[in-house]
Amino acid sequence: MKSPKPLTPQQVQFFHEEGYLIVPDVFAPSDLEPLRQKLHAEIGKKARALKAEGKLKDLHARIGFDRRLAALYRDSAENGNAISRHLEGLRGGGFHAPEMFEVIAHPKLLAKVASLLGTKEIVASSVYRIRPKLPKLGRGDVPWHQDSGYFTALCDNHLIITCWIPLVDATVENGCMQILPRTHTGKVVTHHTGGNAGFLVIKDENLPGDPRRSITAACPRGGVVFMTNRTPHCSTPNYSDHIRWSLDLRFQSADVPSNVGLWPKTIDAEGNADAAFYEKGNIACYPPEADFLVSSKKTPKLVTDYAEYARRRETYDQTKPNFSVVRRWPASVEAKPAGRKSRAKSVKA
Ligand SMILES: O=C(O)CCC(=O)C(=O)O
Repeated sequence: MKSPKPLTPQQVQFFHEEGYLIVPDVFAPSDLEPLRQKLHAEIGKKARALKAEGKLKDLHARIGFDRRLAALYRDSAENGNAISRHLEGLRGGGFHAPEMFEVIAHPKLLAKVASLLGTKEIVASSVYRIRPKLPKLGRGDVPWHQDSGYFTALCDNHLIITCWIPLVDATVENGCMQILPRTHTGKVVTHHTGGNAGFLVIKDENLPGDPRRSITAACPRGGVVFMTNRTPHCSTPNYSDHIRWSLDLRFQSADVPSNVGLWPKTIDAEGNADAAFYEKGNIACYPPEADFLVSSKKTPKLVTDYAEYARRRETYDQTKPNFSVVRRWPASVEAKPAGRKSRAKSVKA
């Protein structure tokens, strides 16, 4: 097999100057097909389980990947949410599968990430999300934020790359992302809790640039939108008749603080791990979720395979999350009744 192409120096320069880069042809459509089919099969499995419990009548089995979950949601928001939650990849038993790991560790993707990080020593994060953005359902509209708003301040000045990967063509109509270019070299700005669907939000007055200068990050299937952890971005409503499926993955240099290799020695019945696990894990950019090595020339033996990745995800899922060092942002006055002073924690959007 030919070795996958790195980015050109011009693309790398564009990324560092603009804070983002859209590459329309990282993958061949067939590279993403196993994951699309796995997600479709998983929807069927969950739907059949709900039917067996008497909660669902029509499996909508003839409807394709781009529309089936929306049909299930239309019949019952409760069932639609249960299936979405299962697939999204959040902590607490979220979906993972070999087909997902193949995308995370795909040589074509890692070659591009290595160009941006300037190293082949690459750590991937369990902070990934699979996003079925259903048509005309506000829950998937993500307000302005920097990914660092969700991470510990310890990692503000490190580069963590978000790879946003559409599983269908992402267009203005179906709610692709908006990005505020050339604003990623300053501080992590103030976020507020209480944005749409519980997301963090940067209010317009706190944005590090004029939102009217944002760019529309339309991206075909097979393409990837790369962003930094300080690049402000949001996503708009899905006005189309199909689901805007996407996933977003995160990568950092192995020199950046992480919890690679950290395991709990003990986990009690309530999910409390030993103190050393939490103390050592505090240096990770997002301590509640497991990091793992995906590329290394120096220590190729330590590169994680699917079984190890699954074991790490499941182990972290069993432990009580460690949010102690994740930022606390003020509650949005608009979102909460005046007088409430809660400084809620936020799970990565
Ligand atoms: O997929 C979306 O609509 C938003 C994605 C996002 O905000 C992220 O990847 O951080």
